[in-house]
Amino acid sequence: MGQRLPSRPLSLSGYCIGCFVAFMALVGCAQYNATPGVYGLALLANSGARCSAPTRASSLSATTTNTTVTAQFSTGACPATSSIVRRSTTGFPATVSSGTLVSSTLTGFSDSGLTAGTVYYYSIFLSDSSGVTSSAANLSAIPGKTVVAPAQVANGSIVIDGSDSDSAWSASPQFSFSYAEAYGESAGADNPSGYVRLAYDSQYFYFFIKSNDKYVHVDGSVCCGQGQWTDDGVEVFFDMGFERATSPDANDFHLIFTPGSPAFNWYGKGPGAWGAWTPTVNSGILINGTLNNETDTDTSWSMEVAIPLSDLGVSSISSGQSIGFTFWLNEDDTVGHAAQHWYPYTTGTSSSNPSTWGVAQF
Ligand SMILES: [Ca+2]
Ligand SMILES: [Ca+2]
Ligand SMILES: [Ca+2]
Ligand SMILES: [Ca+2]
Repeated sequence: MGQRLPSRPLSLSGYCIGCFVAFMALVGCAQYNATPGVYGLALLANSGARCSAPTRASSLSATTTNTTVTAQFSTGACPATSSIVRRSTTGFPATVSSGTLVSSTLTGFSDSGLTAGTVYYYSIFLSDSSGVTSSAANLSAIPGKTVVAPAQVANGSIVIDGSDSDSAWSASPQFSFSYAEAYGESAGADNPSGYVRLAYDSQYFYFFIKSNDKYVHVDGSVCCGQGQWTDDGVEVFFDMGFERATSPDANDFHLIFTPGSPAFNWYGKGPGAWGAWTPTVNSGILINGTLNNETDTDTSWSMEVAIPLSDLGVSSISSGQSIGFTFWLNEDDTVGHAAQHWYPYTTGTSSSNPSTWGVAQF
């Protein structure tokens, strides 16, 4: 405690009272902790913060390939010197000795040799120099199918205008897709590419997509048993409970958006076949090109969407939460009803099978 004494003269009574209070605080917490010596060291090392263990890891984010999960996280006010990461495919490891150990640094890990489409559950424990560990921070990742929204943004900080230039979007990684993921694509076609990103505040879930597209086409021509998926657009799927059922359940939702004017949007929810659902969705569109004019070459369309959390059946999203999520890009270049290409988020995704979807990690 010596280094905390004031350098200037202090009255005897004031000094003794301060010392007594600090001593009693230490004794009280030491009794609370099983390892009082460790507690005392942590207290002194942390400029007055009362640390019985390292702060739990926060600001988790992850990127995936089809075989790897690479994650980052932050330490907090109570210091840590290393991390212990445990992995399982059946649920979050409960302790520092359960599951499989993953090599890690203080602020991240890269896990390789994984299987695409499998859910990997990670528990991240921060450890101090004495081996005292934090409570677990949890991260779910699906190789090739993980989209991250790292932190809640301030209400009103995302303006729904079709552009992700809002500063609030800057913390959300871009999940890129390419024509190589297309179903039915062939060499020499227009090969769209682009990215999506996710965000949330206390009221809304936000989705953004940009699709580079030579011909932006939405004519709303629905016939022949076809639907809104026959125009340019995107389909978004949520499994709010992350149950990954083999058919949609009651907390699963399906939204189709088209960048037309007017847009030809459609919404459905489980259980079973996608049934009637009328969420209060706000969407904004930007087209860099000319809509439904194939005599010129367009550049892109982008869409920004806000969906009330209440319409998704939840009151809030919390940091560390996982939600089943996937999207498909629909690509149409011509007048008529047939979409030319169809871009599953990753190979093997089925619209009616949430167990094949990816994960949105918050
Ligand atoms: Ca915006
Ligand atoms: Ca198009
Ligand atoms: Ca579900
Ligand atoms: Ca055009």
